[in-house]
Amino acid sequence: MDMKRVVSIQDISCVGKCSLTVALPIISAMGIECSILPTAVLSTHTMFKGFTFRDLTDDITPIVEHWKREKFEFDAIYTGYLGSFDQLELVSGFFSDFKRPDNLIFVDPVMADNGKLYPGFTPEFARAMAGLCKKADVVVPNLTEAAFMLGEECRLSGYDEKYIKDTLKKLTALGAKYAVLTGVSFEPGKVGLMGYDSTKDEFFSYYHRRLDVSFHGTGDVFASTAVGALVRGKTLAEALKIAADITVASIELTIADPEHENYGVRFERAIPQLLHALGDC
Ligand code: PXL
Repeated sequence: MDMKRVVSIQDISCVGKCSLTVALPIISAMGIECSILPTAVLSTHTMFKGFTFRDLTDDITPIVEHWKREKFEFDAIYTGYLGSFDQLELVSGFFSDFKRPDNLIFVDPVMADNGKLYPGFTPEFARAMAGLCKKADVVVPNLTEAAFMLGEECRLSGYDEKYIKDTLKKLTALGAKYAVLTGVSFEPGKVGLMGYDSTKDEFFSYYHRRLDVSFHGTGDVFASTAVGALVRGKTLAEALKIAADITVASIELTIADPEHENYGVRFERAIPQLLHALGDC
């Protein structure tokens, strides 16, 4: 099997298991080289008090210029948490520089959940993130992020399948070929995702048991696994199912221990299951 290479563009939170500290181990475990373009260094993710934050926006252009001189290529470009309009602009330029006909641009527009924007994000930023999705092949917002990107009121419950399908079509109308909505639930106790392939006008969905807990970084476990599985040749529907299963397994493996840490999930312990799902062992 030839060696594939993904580049992940997001912050690195040194302690806390999110963003690059999730993308690096998961994508590497899947047998894929994971290059990184770190956008900021934080001492911890934002759940801890007193974290340090060093913005690396000024380093992005020199790094990208070097990579262009070296003529590096990537089988996938995966973006997560991005902190400013300037970074969105630079990432958009990165997409133009490194897009090839056969590679994959995967945008996880990390900025909101449960009806609320994360601290520091604004509705204007969400609209600008929607602009970045124009250049993506796959976008994976949750219901809240989708509503903010579309400039619509956020509906977290009481919706029907038509609402989800319409939202997915509006997301692909932004420009991405494939859109996936996470956190979709039509019955109590079950939650999952619905996706839309605009090239075939086909929908697909996958639901699992709802776990009534919430941890930082689970979205990054989901997105990193999905990117890796796509690069490994899985279809989008297969990749998302594997990603959802691994995310659920990571949470279950965490809460099974009453002494569990509360700042992240034990995705490390789900890696054997991930390799099994890929047929690697
Ligand atoms: O999991 C997304 C994420 C990424 N980066 C930072 C975060 C979070 C979630 O809170 O704090 C810095």
